[in-house]
Amino acid sequence: MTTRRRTTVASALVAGLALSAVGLTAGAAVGHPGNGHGHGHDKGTELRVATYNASLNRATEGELVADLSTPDDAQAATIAEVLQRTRPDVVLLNEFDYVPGREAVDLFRDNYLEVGQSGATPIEYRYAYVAPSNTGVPSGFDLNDDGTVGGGDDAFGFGAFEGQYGMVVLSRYPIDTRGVRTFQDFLWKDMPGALLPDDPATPEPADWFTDEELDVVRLSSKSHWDVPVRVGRETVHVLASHPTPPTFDGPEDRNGRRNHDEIRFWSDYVTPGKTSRYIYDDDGHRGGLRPSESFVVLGDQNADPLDGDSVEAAIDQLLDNRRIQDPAPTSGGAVEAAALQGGANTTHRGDPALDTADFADTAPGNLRADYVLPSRDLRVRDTGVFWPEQADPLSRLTGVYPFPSSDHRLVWLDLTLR
Ligand SMILES: [Ca+2]
Ligand SMILES: [Ca+2]
Ligand SMILES: [Ca+2]
Ligand SMILES: [Ca+2]
Repeated sequence: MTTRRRTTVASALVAGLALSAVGLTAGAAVGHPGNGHGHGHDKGTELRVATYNASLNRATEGELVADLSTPDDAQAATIAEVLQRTRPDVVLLNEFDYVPGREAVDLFRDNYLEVGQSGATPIEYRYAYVAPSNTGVPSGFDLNDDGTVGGGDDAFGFGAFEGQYGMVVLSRYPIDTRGVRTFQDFLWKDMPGALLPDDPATPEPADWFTDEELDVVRLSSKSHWDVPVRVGRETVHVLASHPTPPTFDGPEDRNGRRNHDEIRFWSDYVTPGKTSRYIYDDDGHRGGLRPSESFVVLGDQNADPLDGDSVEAAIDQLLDNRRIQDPAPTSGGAVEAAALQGGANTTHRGDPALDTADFADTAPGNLRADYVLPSRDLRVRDTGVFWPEQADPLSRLTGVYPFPSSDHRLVWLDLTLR
């Protein structure tokens, strides 16, 4: 299988499908992979979908490729084992540095996912999608108003180098590469009623950015992707993103406001009619998702419904959207961690069972940050967060700070397609 995949990648490159399209479109007739995760997964319309902030970002350009070039990176092996234990059919990985030519994702598949980790069964994703990220791309402006131009905080999205904290979609089902829409370049000012940040030192509202800056400032801190996945005769649109954390800024709250509007983008996108009409993709096509289409919003949204620093309960824009259902996945490990760690967790209003990230317990404490939110037409059969309690031997995969894998936990859903 690995050989066939490599062959297909090579021919796709020859055919000029290069950089933005990684999905392997040749030989699309793939039967159900039978991933054997023990949920009666024997019908062609059952689908396990997951999101996982894998923390596979590195401090310098090239470091991730170097780490994945051998099978010896302990953190990558642990991330791979989480995927092998949970066995999603489709998964979004956040914080996976973007590398042009998709060398990183191929190395991760070859050297980690397709190698059994600590007795787990290898897992094969024949299809993958990666594309450029706004992180680390110089804007040419002093966006953080510190008097100098350059560095991660003046980039279109925060990052020390181009592509840091990127993302990747892995799938056991074919990706409709030609149907993918990306929204990397969409300008923040083009969202009607955008929560543009304000310079508190001036009386004018929403004037943190100059007009020249607003002409280039992009909404998405990484990118927003609509990735259609074909499951039998059905198509599910994976709506992938990773809104910026609503922190690391000043009273202008540019990151908090951006987080809010990055989340809003998908809520508008799945709402038919006037609400989504303003949207344009990187190819210049306008409008949102057709009302008949099934979708799953995936990603680390950096927003808890009740706790943390998000602006105006930003995540409620998705949770309260009439086209979206919230299956509210939980884990026992999150309840145990909140009790053991105390601190900020003791003042949280949200149910600790819903937490998906183990953050510092001074602030903000553990939060619900990672979401798998399907459209209402999809039936949810089961759901969970991979956060084992400490008595479970698999707790070694999630661990305690400093984490062996990630500060986030994998969130999954089992869906039945129509
Ligand atoms: Ca600056
Ligand atoms: Ca002002
Ligand atoms: Ca914590
Ligand atoms: Ca919490």
